[in-house]
Amino acid sequence: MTLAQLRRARAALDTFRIETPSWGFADTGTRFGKFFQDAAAIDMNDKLADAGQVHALTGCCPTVAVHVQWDFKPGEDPKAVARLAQHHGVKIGAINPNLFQDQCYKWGSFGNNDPVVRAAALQHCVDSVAIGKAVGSDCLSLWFADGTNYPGQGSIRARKQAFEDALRALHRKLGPKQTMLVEYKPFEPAFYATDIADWGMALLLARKAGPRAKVLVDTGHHYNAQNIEQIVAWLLDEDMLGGFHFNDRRYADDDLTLGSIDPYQVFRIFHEIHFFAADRGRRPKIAYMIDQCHNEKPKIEATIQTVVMAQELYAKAALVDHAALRRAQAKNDVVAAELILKQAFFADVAPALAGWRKANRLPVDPLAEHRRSGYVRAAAADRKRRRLELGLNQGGRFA
Ligand code: PSV
Ligand code: MN
Repeated sequence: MTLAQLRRARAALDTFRIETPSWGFADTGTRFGKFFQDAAAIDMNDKLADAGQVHALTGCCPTVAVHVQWDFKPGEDPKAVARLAQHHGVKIGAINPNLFQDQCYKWGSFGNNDPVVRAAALQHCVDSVAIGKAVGSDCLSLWFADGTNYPGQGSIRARKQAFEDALRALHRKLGPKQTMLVEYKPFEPAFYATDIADWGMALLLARKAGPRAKVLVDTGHHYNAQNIEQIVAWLLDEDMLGGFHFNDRRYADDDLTLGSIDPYQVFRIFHEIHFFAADRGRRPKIAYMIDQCHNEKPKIEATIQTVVMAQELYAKAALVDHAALRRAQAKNDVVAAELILKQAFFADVAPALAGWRKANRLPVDPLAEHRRSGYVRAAAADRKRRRLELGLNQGGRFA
């Protein structure tokens, strides 16, 4: 690697931050069941401590995304949670309202045909905006499980219009610094027509909601053959890309660790972002977030793996020679253009990462350092004891 390339990779790493999800540290599973881990977080203090451990080792995860219903107790002062985060060396990031677990959402939230339920869903989002303001979060992240399971079950157009109205009303409640992200997903839990099924629907709804509404791309929320980097490039060009939920998958929304299946795809996504920034002369404001469930892997290890992989791929994508790429594209030199991407993808950025970590007084190998630290052993002993005291997860039963 040349000195200029090293500098480019280091400069990219200086700007790269990725948010961890509180729910990635807790016991999760599939719809068939959960397998418990002694070291999994039990409560918000544990989740924030684990997020703090990831940030202390990687230096690029200063914020933690929270799910309102899972992380805030009713009546609790959100500022107390913000203080807890600070105690663990992190801050509260994106606020995720929960519009899919309560019984009232059986027929949807914003898309429900009952105005009473729609109002309750809107109120929960407005309360989430207030939590965001209290904890200093500038991002409200919205995912809707709404949809129908059978043809004819609902009016697709009426549901669309209900979403337009509610999102517009919610946008009016945002603070001046807050952004609202609209996430899409093709299916699950609805299997006939998800109300916000793809990026085009999310884009239209965000546009109608107001200027601070953008689209959130969850990499697991696409059909297998879909070209995610093309979606990213279009959203960038429309100034509508607000953020990512990163994960990898083989089939659907598998929530596997980033780059475990297809690192080249993540590289291509980052390439579109760097290429856009180079063309426009400005770096787009994008919230990079992780949305993964680690069912078998130890939670913190899987999170560190993800963060390290994201840094590596972001640095590699920063090495693409944009001037050469533009020349190759102008000449329709397909082979040269492709090779320019491949050269960057296969470049060894390990020295750049090691240099960046040393300069930031971080361990050169965050995963090895985590394993060496004894953090998990201590957490497992403490959490196992507390689970026993609380009567949780005993004999395979989840209390
Ligand atoms: C839904 O599959 C999703 O991607 C949404 O972002 C949720 O908030 C998240 O997963 C947590 O389960
Ligand atoms: Mn997601």
